[in-house]
Amino acid sequence: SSQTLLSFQEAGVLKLTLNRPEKLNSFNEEMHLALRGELERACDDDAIRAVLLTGAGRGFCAGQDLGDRDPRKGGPKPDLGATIETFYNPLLRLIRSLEKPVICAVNGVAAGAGANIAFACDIVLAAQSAKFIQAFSKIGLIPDAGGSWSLARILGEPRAKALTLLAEPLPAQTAADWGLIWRAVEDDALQAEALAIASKLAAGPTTGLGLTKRLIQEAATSDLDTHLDRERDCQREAGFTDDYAEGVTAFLEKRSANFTGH
Ligand code: T3D
Repeated sequence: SSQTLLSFQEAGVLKLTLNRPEKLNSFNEEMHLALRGELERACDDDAIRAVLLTGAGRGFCAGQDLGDRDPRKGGPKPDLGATIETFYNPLLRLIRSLEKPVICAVNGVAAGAGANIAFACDIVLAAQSAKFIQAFSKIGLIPDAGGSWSLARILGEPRAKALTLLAEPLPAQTAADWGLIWRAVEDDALQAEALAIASKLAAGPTTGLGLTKRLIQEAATSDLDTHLDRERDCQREAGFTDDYAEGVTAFLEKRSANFTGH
């Protein structure tokens, strides 16, 4: 872990806490690199079977640190395409391609890329007091970190356009009602509930869960015929896992399964 990202691993769960609370955990390069490094480790390390992402202090993440983009400091205009390519897009691709569940506990305001990173996670819980803000239009930018894709896909054009063009705060409960997140929970219960979900998934049949995540994501760009073939292939792979044999044995023996992730 680095100062800007706290990392804690226990019982298969890698808990990552964005830790620049005085800046509402907005992203500087150091935090980007730390988060990417930990997600890459989660990818490679068999002992990590679920990731839990949250924020320190009263906010979840306020997107890009605008202090690092101060035009008053002079110099040429920044090439934001390059920073998206270098930092935000790899982060989004890592979260989506990680074949393990990524749980997000949105503990407070999530703005700009901070909101859209949350929406890219697999199971998102938010504190009742949290709000999501597509802050980009306030400063002349477009919704990045996959936001223009995920919002359009999940919400449809009318809500996606109003949210992004107006940049009005969306309360956690509305985000849940609209299907953008899994659940809004009491502020005091958030961390415990998110950890319970992460721990449960970390004790699950990891290969099957990873394949499930992949299939659900592929459905967005697949037709039924293609997708049925993909389900066949993934079910074949799942059927060869030890966890499948254990799951069926446990069912027949009327006991709970003891999955190893293999
Ligand atoms: O540049 C690229 O690489 C392109 C990529 C862009 C991706 C993006 O995410 S662009 C969008 C950037 N984010 C924003 O525009 C959001 C800016 N923040 C806000 O609008 C508000 O802070 C919030 C609505 C999130 C929260 O409001 P509030 O009233 O609860 O808190 P606050 O007082 O505004 O913020 C508390 C402190 O955090 C404050 O510092 P201070 O005054 O106490 O010293 C504030 O300046 C700081 N802070 C909040 N967000 C950012 C930030 N500092 C730097 N960058 C931030 N994004």
